[in-house]
Amino acid sequence: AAMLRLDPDALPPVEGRSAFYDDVMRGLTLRQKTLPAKYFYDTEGSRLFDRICELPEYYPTRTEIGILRDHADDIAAFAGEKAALIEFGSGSSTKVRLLLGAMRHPAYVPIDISGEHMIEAVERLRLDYPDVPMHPVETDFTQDAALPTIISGRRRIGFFPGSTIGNFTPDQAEAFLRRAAGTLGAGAGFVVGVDLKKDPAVLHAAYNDRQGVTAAFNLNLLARINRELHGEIDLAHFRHLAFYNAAAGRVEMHIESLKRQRVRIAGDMFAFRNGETIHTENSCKYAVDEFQALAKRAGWHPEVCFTDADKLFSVHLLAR
Ligand code: AVI
Repeated sequence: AAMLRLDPDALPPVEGRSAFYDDVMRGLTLRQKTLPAKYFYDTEGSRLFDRICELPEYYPTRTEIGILRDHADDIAAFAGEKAALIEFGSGSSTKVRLLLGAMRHPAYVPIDISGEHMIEAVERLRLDYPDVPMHPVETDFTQDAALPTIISGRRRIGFFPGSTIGNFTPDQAEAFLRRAAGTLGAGAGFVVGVDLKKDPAVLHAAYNDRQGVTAAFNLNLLARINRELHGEIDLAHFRHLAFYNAAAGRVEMHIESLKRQRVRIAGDMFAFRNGETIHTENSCKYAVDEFQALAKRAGWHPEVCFTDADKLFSVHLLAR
């Protein structure tokens, strides 16, 4: 089977000590405490994320769905007949339905870190697309994974919707696209959803929803540490913080300590100053030409970019 080589530096997890444990221990000893955003997506976090996508303030999901619906035939023509659609971070596999419905004889390979959530989604998808070969791959899509044999003889089309690419820094995004170019191979295509720069007030509302779902999503990271790493963190002494960092062109999410405190995790103590934060996510926003320049540096040719009428969101078609 072909290998997805996405992170050459990745080491296999040490027996008995999970990557999550290692990353928490390392992240909480940094000067700016930091936890990788990928750990949001346990089963509970994936459910909360699905609720975020339905929120009135969270425009990206419905806007991107509108763009994909309007341009499904263009994207199907770009992909060609008998393409293998490889989705990075497939989650609930909702948006791919728009493409599968327009494509001729596709195969589908969803890749996701949240195995249970993905398998349930693929079971539902199979009922509606019984003729489409599907082979889910449970992994962190920044790691190496074997690509299943159902893709052989098919043109590979990467699908990376939702502006998940914005959760990388620009350098990380470029490295990801470069590795994906190698993995998907000559003649491949890539369909990438990218959130656009816009009025910071719109961004602020999207990441500080009135129902507090985004806050619960962010704080679920601490709940997950309690569940999986014998953490004894009192969530009442922390709060959700999200703001637009204009200089960096990104929304940042943090978890802020509401007092000076020490918390115990798996036997180790971590000290927090009052107001100290854990940086939990970047969500980078790109103008169309900024993203096209980044894609070019990574070895892709920007073919076309679709946006909605309000210029909230973009869907790029890249070729190589
Ligand atoms: C998955 N990702 C693109 C979302 C975003 O907007 O960066 C995750 C998210 N974080 C807070 N709300 C949604």
